[in-house]
Amino acid sequence: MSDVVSWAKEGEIGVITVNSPPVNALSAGVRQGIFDGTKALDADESVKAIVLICDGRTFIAGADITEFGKPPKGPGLRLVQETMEDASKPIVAAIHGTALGGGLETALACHYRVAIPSAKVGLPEVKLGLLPGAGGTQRLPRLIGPERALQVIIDGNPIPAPDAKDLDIIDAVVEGDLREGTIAFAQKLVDENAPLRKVSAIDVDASSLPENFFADFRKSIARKTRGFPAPEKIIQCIEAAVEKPFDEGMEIEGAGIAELMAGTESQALRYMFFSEREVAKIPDVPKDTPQREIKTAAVLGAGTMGGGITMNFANAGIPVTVVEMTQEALDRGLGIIEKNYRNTQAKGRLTAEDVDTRMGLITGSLSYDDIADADIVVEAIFENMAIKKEVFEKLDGIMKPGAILASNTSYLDLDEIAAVTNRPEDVIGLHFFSPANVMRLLEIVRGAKTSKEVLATCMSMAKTIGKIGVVAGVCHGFIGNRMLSRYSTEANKMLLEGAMPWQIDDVLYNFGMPMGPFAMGDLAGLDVGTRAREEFPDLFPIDPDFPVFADMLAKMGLHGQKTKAGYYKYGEDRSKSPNPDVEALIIAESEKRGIERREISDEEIIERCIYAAINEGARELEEGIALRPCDIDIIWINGYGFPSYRGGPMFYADLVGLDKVHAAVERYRQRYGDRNWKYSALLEKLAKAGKKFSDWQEFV
Ligand code: 3H9
Repeated sequence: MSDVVSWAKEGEIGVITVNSPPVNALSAGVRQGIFDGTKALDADESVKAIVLICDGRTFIAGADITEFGKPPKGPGLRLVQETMEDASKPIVAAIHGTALGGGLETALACHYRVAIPSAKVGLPEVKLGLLPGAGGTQRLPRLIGPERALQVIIDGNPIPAPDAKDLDIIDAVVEGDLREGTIAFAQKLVDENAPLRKVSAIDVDASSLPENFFADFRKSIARKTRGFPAPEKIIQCIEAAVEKPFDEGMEIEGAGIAELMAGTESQALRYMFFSEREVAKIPDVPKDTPQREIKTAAVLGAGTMGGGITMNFANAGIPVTVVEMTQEALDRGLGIIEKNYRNTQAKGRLTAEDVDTRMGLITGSLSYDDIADADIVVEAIFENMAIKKEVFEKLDGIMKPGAILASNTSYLDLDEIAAVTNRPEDVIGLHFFSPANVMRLLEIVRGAKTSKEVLATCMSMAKTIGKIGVVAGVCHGFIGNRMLSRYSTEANKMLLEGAMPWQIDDVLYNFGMPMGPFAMGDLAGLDVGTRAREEFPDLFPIDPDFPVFADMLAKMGLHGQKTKAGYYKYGEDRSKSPNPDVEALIIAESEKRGIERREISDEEIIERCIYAAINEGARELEEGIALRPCDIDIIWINGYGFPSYRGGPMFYADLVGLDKVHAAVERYRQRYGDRNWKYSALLEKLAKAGKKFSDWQEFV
């Protein structure tokens, strides 16, 4: 017996109970306890079968990730599993909550598995840059066939118990009390003298594998998994499960996980796992801060952003009223929302009923009076300070006391907006990313006077509507866009100095970005940025020292993908090729400005784009705009497509070494001045002390 694992007898059934909050992860203590419990109950002749069950909110949620990279303690998981599988009496796993990773692998080492209907099982290791390293790649193909096992392990998604039953991962779904149900299941096994079903002893059935299965599978995931080594290793393990005996397969699996564990990709993904949880914690806003109820919402503006934001509320079952200026704009907005839902329905991800329910939660209106009782209102209208101030004054006069007044501004000074109201403590920024119904990121802008209650409420609300909320302070562009502007500026400057858009795009794509800045411009529409710069010159000041090529192209009618030409030319099949007119335009512009074009290396492209963003991120930390490096990383991965296997820009900088990053930043500052390469004392101090961003707090 130990603090975290106990065992007892109930008639002929021995019950091992794990109780290691919060998620019963397989720490050394849990492994030791299961090992000892199994041995003890196996040796007890009065026990005829054993149940493995967990207290608390879940079955074992996996290996203890905090132990990774540390010297091993206690019995290894594989030894525990062998002990269970080799027991002389059947062991039944009783699953509730989530049996994930090592948790499911432990259940696979049991002879039978049962679960309650709400339980989920899965092998999510791939999301941590790993492979299931406790027999999952060898047992699952034996249990459910290699084709299905490969899909389950490569997806890494949790599978609801009823589906897991259909897939043969579990043997039964039990209704009612899990403990009672599993004991009854185990008793039945005893009564029927059921065999000990050792999954490792099952022969893999490869007869139904299509020809060239593995080669085709590799091709089918190549684009999605570029940069990630784990999927290829997983495929190799499943191949081994098909071709080799269990023990040899286990060796290949063991070597695979050891290699992945030591790699930077898995380090980055594990850091992301903890960072996603860390960003939810705001140091001066305790967990027990009172929160307001969000039962109804309102959105101002039914344009692209407003529509997407509206869908978020409806998706979460929150009734939402969307307000527009004209019936025509309202009809158009609501029409697009319905079309989006119908498209999802057509893909089979929503039923017609779901769509009707969601549309039923959305009400259109032309009057602010209809939203006075909403618990939160999100303004999603033009990025124009004068208009926003007018709107917030009006909201202040109309909204019920206690309502949260949120702005979806992506650049403007939230404090200036809040100042026009008599309740600046209720005003907050909710910066959604486009498309707002799809993108997971929500930058939550905390004004100087935003109350802790409002902030805590919005952080919880983010979770409710399926977003990952990250707090940012008030400044031009907040955390993400402020860094993006450094990144894009350098990309544009390099065009004038000697690079071509496709070279820069290729380098950044190969670095892992979903696309480079110029392909992105073509996708978003070059006219969009031009219009924004013309309408809001204060927001997007133009540097006289270098031309905005996007504006030049937009004025020539080259708006990007929608006009089949921008930086690239687009064929009917969406194929793209460099636009020679753009090349000529860029070269002419360099000549006009007397700039001698030079070869720009791939390394310089990475440094100038990514390091410029990192340097700005360091300044945001110094200024308190970002709470921690991980907040920046989460924003860049979820809002800008920074490759997760690099852990975000700040984690990447730590991997590169801050001395190297700092030296390059200084070199560029000297060459280009400090307009885009502002000095960061933090970066310098950390670099000189041989430290990392993860040590930043000691240095501010
Ligand atoms: C693995 O198993 C490898 C094996 O194949 C081979 C080994 C040889 N370890 O998410 P929550 C913490 S790899 C340590 O907020 P929820 C978490 O940090 C593992 N800690 O709760 C948080 O701490 P804090 C495969 C863990 O209810 C607290 O628990 N398994 C672990 O929203 C609550 O977590 C996975 O990848 C862990 N494994 O969601 C599953 N898991 O409160 C990872 C959680 O201090 N876990 N913590 O911030 C999850 O997906 C979710 O946590 C879960 C619960 C769905 C279980």
